[in-house]
Order: sequence, then C-alpha cells, then structure tokens
Amino acid sequence: MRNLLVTLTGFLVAAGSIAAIAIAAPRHTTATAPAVRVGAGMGSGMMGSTAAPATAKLTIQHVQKGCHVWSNGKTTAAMMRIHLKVGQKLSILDMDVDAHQMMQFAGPAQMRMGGPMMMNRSMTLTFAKKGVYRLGTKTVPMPGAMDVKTIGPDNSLRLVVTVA
Ligand SMILES: [Cu+2]
Repeated sequence: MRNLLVTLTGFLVAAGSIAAIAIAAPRHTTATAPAVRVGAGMGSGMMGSTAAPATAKLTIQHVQKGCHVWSNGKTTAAMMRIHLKVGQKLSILDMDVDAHQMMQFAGPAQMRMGGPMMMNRSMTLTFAKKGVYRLGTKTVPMPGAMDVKTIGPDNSLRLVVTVA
C-alpha cells in the first residue's frame, strides 16, 4: 500500500506541475519571466524526445486465465517480442498480484535484473549492446500476498528483445 501511495503521489506531483504550466501560460502572458520558463520547459521536452529513443514500456497485467500476461498497451500475450535501438530503455511495470523476478536466459550482455518487482513497482532495463536478449520472469511467493483465484496453470512470461 505504501508503494501504491508513493506511485500515486508521483502521479499527482507530475499532474500538478503540468497543470501549473497550463495555468501559468494564459495568466502570465504579459509577464516575461513565466513565459520564458514555459518556453524553456517545452524546448527541453522536445530536445529530450529527439536525443534518445523513447523508453519502451511493458506492463505485467493480471488476468483470470493464466494469472498474468505482458501488455504493450495494444496486445497482451505470455510471450512478447519487441525491437529496440541500441541504448534504448525498456520499462517494465508489474500490475499483477504476484511479485515477478526478471530473468535473463541469453543475450550479448549480462543485464542487472535486481530483486523481485512487487505489485505497482517497475524497473527499467537499458540495452547497450546489439543482439537478441531472451528474458522472462518467475513469480516469487511473498508473505501476505493476495490469494486470487485464477483459471488453469500460471503463464510463464517470456520476452525476446531484439536490439539493432
Ligand atoms: Cu500472476
């Protein structure tokens, strides 16, 4: 629950600053200082999007049949293939009731997977070398975890990342 609150607070802070910028723009059109700040913020945002490829995002979603699947926002599957550019980041968010430990089975470089991700926690992997990375997760039993009824055996999440 604490983790959820931290996440929510982060969203609220982000939403608040966006709202502040939106409000500041029409109110302070005559004052020069806020206008410059708004302009600078927009400029750095645009520079950021062109300098580095956008972070790819996958979510581990809870489903009734198989307990969990990957979601890229468009499709869901236990096995996903994604293509990234060298140096691109992949952010993985665990929205499943299970804790998931990322694993690497193969790849041109050893990735640091850290510890298990709890619900509502995310991790970001950076793919610095070209090649094919075979990744996956295993669920990790946690004390006090929710016992949610699902249908059939749990999916084994597998992920093939091609970096070129
Ligand atoms: Cu699950």
